[in-house]
This record gives sequence, C-alpha cells and structure tokens, in this order.
Amino acid sequence: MNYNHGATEKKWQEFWNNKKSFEAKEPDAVAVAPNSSLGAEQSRPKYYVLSMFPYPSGRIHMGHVRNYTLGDVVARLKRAQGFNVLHPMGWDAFGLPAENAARERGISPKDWTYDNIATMRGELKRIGLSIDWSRQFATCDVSYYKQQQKLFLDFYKKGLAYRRKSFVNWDPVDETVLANEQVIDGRGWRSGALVEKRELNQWFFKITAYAEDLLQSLSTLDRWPDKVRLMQENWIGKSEGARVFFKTTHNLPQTIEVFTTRPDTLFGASFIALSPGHPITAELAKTNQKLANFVTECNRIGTTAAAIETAEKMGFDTGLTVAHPFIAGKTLPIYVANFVLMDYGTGAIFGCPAHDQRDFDFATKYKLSIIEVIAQKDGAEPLPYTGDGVLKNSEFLNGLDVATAKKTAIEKLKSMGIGEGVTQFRLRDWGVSRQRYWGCPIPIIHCKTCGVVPVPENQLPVELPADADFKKGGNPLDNHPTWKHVKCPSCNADAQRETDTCDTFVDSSWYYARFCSPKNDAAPITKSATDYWLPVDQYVGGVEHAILHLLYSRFFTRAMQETGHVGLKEPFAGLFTQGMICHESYKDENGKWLYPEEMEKRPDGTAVHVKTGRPVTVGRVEVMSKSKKNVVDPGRIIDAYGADTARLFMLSDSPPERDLEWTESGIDGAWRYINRLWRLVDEEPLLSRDYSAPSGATVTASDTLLRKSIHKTIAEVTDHLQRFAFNSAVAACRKLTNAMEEYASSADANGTVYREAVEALTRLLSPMLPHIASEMWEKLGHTTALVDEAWPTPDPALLIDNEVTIAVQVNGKLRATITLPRDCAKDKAEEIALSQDAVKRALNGNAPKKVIIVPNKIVNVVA
Ligand code: ANZ
Ligand code: ZN
Repeated sequence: MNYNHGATEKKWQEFWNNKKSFEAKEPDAVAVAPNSSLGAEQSRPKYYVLSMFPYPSGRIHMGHVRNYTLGDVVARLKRAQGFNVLHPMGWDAFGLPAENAARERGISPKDWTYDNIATMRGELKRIGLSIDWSRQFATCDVSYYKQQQKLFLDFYKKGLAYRRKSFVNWDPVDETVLANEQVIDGRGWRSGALVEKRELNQWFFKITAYAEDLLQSLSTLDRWPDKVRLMQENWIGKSEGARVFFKTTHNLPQTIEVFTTRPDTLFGASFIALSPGHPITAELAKTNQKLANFVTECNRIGTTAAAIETAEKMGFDTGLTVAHPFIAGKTLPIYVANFVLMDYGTGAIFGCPAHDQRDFDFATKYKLSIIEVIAQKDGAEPLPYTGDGVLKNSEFLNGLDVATAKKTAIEKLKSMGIGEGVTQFRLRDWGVSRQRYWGCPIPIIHCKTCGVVPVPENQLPVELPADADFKKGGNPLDNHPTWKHVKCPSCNADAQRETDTCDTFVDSSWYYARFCSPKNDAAPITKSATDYWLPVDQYVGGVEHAILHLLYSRFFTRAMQETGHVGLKEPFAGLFTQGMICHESYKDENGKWLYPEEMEKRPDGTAVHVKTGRPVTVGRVEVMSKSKKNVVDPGRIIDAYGADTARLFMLSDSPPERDLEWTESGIDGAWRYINRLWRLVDEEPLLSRDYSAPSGATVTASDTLLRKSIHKTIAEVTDHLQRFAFNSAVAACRKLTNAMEEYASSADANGTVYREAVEALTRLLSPMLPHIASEMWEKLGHTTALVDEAWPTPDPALLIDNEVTIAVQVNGKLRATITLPRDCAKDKAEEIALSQDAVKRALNGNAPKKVIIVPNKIVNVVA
C-alpha cells in the first residue's frame, strides 16, 4: 500500500500545533517540559536558528521552501541534540509592491499585505516547519514599527541618526530616493529606470562611525562563508593613503585638497582633477559658462561609481594651475573630470599617468606629460606600470621601494605642513529616507522656530493614515490633506510631520532581536531575552543579502548596543547561504514562455504543448523566475507528493550551498524512497518476530554486519548534518536502507536487529522528513512522540572495524591476503600467514629464514 502523505502530514502538523511542540521559552519562564525526555529548558544550552524572513509577495516559491527546509533541519537536529531551540518566523512586510497594488487595483496596502501573509502562512505551515508561530509578527504591525520609531529616536539622540542635505539617487519611475546599494549599473534596482541626481534633505544612519570595527570584526565571524566576508570587506573598502594640499597659483581658492593612495608618485604628477560636484568647480562655473555646461553634461550620467566607470573619460581645462608641492616653480593644470567622484576621498585627485590606467588614458587624450617615477624591477612592461619597483626621478625618494617611499613622502608632507597620512573608507552613511507611504514613518516634527523636534515617546506610534490617496504621483503621506499637520511638541505652534518613511532595510535590521521578546510593548527589546538568545547561532538565507542586509544588521546591533538595548555587537554567529533553484525553460513556436505543466516530453526527447500538441523548444536550465515561467508551484508538489518528498528532493539532490536543478525525475525518485521507507515498517514481518535482545549465542555474522552499519550511519549522518552536508546525510541513510532490505530478505534475519535498524533510521531521518518519521515511529509501537526523542548516539564499540585484511609477501612478492583480528598477536599472525596454500607453495616445503610482521599492515616472509 502506498504511503498516505496527505492524511499523515496533516495529522502530525496538528499534533505539533496542539502540543505547542516548538514554542520556545526562556529558562526563567518555564518549569519542566512535560512529557519530554529532552529535559527542562534550564538545563539545555540555547540555540537560535533563523531563516531570513520572507517578503509577503503573494505566494511561497521553491526558493522559500529550500531556505526554510534547511533551517528546519538544523532546528530539529539541535532540538533533538538537547538544545533549547528558538526558531521563529515573521514577515518583512513594508515595501513598494503593496503601494503598486493599491495604485493599480485599488486595494489598501494594508489589506493586500495581510491577505498575502495569511495565504503564505498557510503554505509555509504545509512544509511542516518546526516554527514557534506564537512569536510571529510582520514589520508593518503597528506594534513593531512603534518600537522601531523608539529605536530611531534613541539613535537620533546619540547622533547615530542625522539629517543633512545631500545629492541623492532619484528613481524617476518609482519616484523615490535610492540608497547607493540599490542602484545597479546606474539603474534603480526595482524599476530598472536610469537614476538621476537630486539634492534633498535626507535622514542618514551613521554607519561610517563603525567602519573600522565592521571591518576588523569580520575576522571573528569564523562561521561565515569566506566569500561573504570578502564582499563585506570590499564594500567597506578601506584605503590607506594621504591628503595633500596643493596651493593654487591664482587668487581663487587657496588650496585644493586631494586624497591619494600613492603619495610615492607625487613626482610623476602631471595634473589635478576636481569632481564636477566639487565646491570649487561650482564657484568657478559661476563665471565660466562653458564649465557650467560641462558640469550639466556630467550630471546626466548619474552619480554612481558604476555609471561613472563605464562612461567615457571627459575633462575640462579650467586654465588655472596649482604649485607642485616638492618641485619649486613647477605648476600643474587644474581640470574638472567626470571620473572623479564627489563622495569619495576629497572629491579631487592628482593624476600620475605613468602609473595609473585612468590617468594614463586621460593624459593621452589631453596631451599631458607622462613622467615615469617607478623603475620596474625586471623587464619593461608598457606604461602605465602599477606594480612594485624602485623610485626614480623623485629627488629625496629615489632608490626607495614603493612602501617606504609612501611613508617618506607622507613624513615630508607633514613636516612641510601640506599633508598627512589618512585612512579612507568607501562605505558611506546609510540614507534611510524614502518618499513612500508603506513604510515606518520617521518620528520627527519640523517646526519653523524649533527646527527638528523628535516626537515625544508617549505620543508614539506615529501611525500611517488609513485613507491615503495612491492615484496621484509622489509621496502619499505628503499629499495627505491632514496627516502631516500637527502642533510642535515643544512650542505648540503649527508644525509639520516628517513625511519620509524608513527604507525597508531598516525593518529587517533588528527583527532577529525582536523575536526574542515580540510582545514587549514597553520597549523594542527585552534585554534579558536578547542576553539569553542572541547571537543567532545559525542564520540561513540567500547570498543576494551578503552585503546590504547583513551589513545593516551588523550596524544596527552596534547602534542598539550603544543605546543600551542589547549587550553584543555581532548578531549572527553562523551564516549559511544557500544556492538558487533552477529549472529548464520552455518556449512555444511563437517564442512565448510556457509553464512546465503546459508541456509534455516525448520518449524520443522532443517536447510538445499539452493542449495543442505543437512543438515546444526546451531551453537552458536557469534560475526559476516568474518572467520565464520556469517555476514549479510548491503547493502543487505538496498536493501530489507531500512535503516530505519535496523536502527530501531539495536536501538530497545537491549540496545546499550550490544551485539545485528541479526535475520531475528527481521528485519521482524522492517519492519512491518515501514509499520504500514506509514499507520498512508497514509490510515487514520481521518486526513482529522474536523481540528479545540479541544474545551472544544467536548473533550471526550478518547481524553484526548490519549493527555495524547502523552505528556507522548514526555517526556519519550526525556529522554530515552538523556540517550542512545534507545530501551526504541522505546518501548515508539510503545506504543503510539498502543494507536493511538485504538483511531482511535473508532466512535467519533477527527481528531485534532489524528493529534496531529501523528505529535508528527513523530517528536519523526525522529532521529531514519529520512527518513520515513520526508516523513510522508510531507504527513501531512507540507511545512517545518522535519529536521529543533525543538524538541517537553510536555505540563506540561498533564503530571500530575489528578486522583487518593484510598482504602476505614471500621474498617481496604478494602471495596471499589474510583477514586477521585487529592488533592480532604476532605469533598468531605468523601461523595464519604460513598456513596459506600459496605461501606454502612459495616456500617449497622449507621453513622460512625470517618472518617480519608489521601489525595490521603486512606480513613479510623471507625464504
Ligand atoms: C594619485 C595616484 C597615482 C593614484 C597613481 C593612483 C595611482 P582606492 O584604492 O579605491 O582608495 N581617487 C581618489 N579620490 C577619488 C575620487 N573622489 N574619485 C575618483 N578617483 C579618486 O583609490 C584611491 C585612488 O583613486 C587615489 O590614488 C586617487 O588616485 C583616486 F599612480 O592618487 B591616486
Ligand atoms: Zn516649535
């Protein structure tokens, strides 16, 4: 009989739900866990497992299923291993799609969001996750964003949140400001529109205050993937260099300050370049129309590093010059150049064409001199040469290597009072203002007399109005007829609310801490709860969050520590990033994408449309995406095969850090294994046979063989699961299953040994296949729930291989192999070796001259 996944999965999900099996408790909140062999929370170390919470877009996709299954395996394993596990789930619920739905379909963002949450929660529950649903919240819950507003005010008081005028990336389609990180190749990350530059008053979080610490602490995150740490390191972008003050030779501004990482190349300088956004450029443009036009042209390509890097290098000669700092009488021309970024370094550079590609291109284009100052050690690469070497043409630096020359140049600049060594970071403060409705309102009031006034804490939350108008362009909060008009909390005059809301990355920067005490209405964080649960021991999510979300969260934890909310600075001790799910893509004759269920494969390998029978082109295996329709709906798979089958396929097909190709045959294979498992307990007559412990007299060689493989499997699977090698864990279980089936088919199979095998297998599979494992456990006659059973441990005696097979050589020639007990006595080994027929023949009836035995390795006979 086939396994009834539908009824069984529902049964166990209800069981866990009714028993509140996964509700996590802090030690002081509980007495003893009833009916559980796991012991009281007090005596168990804590373990916090978190999978990145989903955005409630409408439906669960396969990527979610994979992400949450991985986290669930860890949570269930740790629980069985005796940890007090916290495994919560929530919703990253603010964001633009809700507003778009409101505009396009007239649904309120709130209703749209909460409807989606309800649907997706139902879908998630069908996966059978060991989630503590009692801690669930959505970031758009008033109770959550009220606490976020408190955090904002605390940050503000400490100077960690501030407001300043700045050029921003403006997305003309989404009509909002974007963080630098949200601009990809000069375009908005969501809309794909070309990003423009605008000057606005914006709120910032002072992430740069922690730049050095965020960088240095990466080395403590030894359970993070190296690639993620490297990406963060590059993003923070620390450069050691110098500031150099160049004196202008005209009366207009006195000095131009540049940042350089190569002060050693100062003797090779041939020009100065200012950013189009530099204040001196603006000053000069006032009286120079051609320069003003040049600046306008530069601004058209956007402000991002990526946009600037790909654009053609352009310069404008101002006709002005600076004096060379070291060479008396020498001057350098001042250009304005489009490749100089305003928000890096000082917004001005000196160019050394012989040793920098960009400067080289620029000098070639504008016919500036190219002065070599680094002698190449061996060989002569064409210029620009960027490697190490010895200084030349550089007066007091001549003969020094690059590193020493840098130091010496900085000392000289310092002694002359025209420069100093500095450390520069690429990391910018985090602009959090968004001109949108569906976000956490920034709790600030603007008063003509008092300026920026924080909303008093007892007036929180600043709630979103329910009746915003989404038909007009721009910010619905700003357009609202009454919402922003309030009295100033300090002078009571008419004032206006801040109408910016927080970037949604703010919401996800502290949710992991809120899960520790989600119901606390008095404060964002309950210190004792975070002291107990944090850091997150295992965080699981997509590598696409390697920079933004993780860096922001690391900043937030530091800021929460500084404002007294938490007692640590690194939120995630362990991080696992899973791969994507891919699938073949299909197109019909007209080049239109088709869903997998719209096509059918023929035995000859061709594919046709299910309805029309017309040919279908099978395309590349690509990351599942709605736009290419190469998606598989988790609901459909769970209906047809059950959650355990879906989980099994996800876990067994490839290592979880790699991309996984979803195939029908893979799902089929998983389904067949689930049914094989069921037959192990459902049809096997051995289970009802003799049920006495195996005594020495009745233990056969094949009994021992199976028992060894049981305990080896226990050791292996435990190790694999702890190292996220879930596919290897499944493989080990399958191997044991094969051995069990073979064993059961032999005439003298022992019911007790077989039962030991089934029970071990059931427990080992329980984190991965929790439903069928629970059902098997019950079928085996247990009255306790499998979910409350402790993790099996192997019998060390059965892990040792007690026999060794070694070679017997006569005069260096292999004559036989013999199997001996491990560490067999030498005289015994010799006796067995010499009794072998082949060895006797080789000795021709003579006694050996000598027998050399290397225990457990070899027997050498000298004839
Ligand atoms: C002179 C020089 C000579 C440079 C040379 C390089 C090679 P990182 O390592 O990324 O920090 N630079 C400085 N500020 C800039 C800005 N706002 N926009 C564009 N480029 C800027 O890069 C530092 C180097 O990038 C600096 O060192 C400067 O050029 C340039 F043979 O100074 B260098
Ligand atoms: Zn006021």
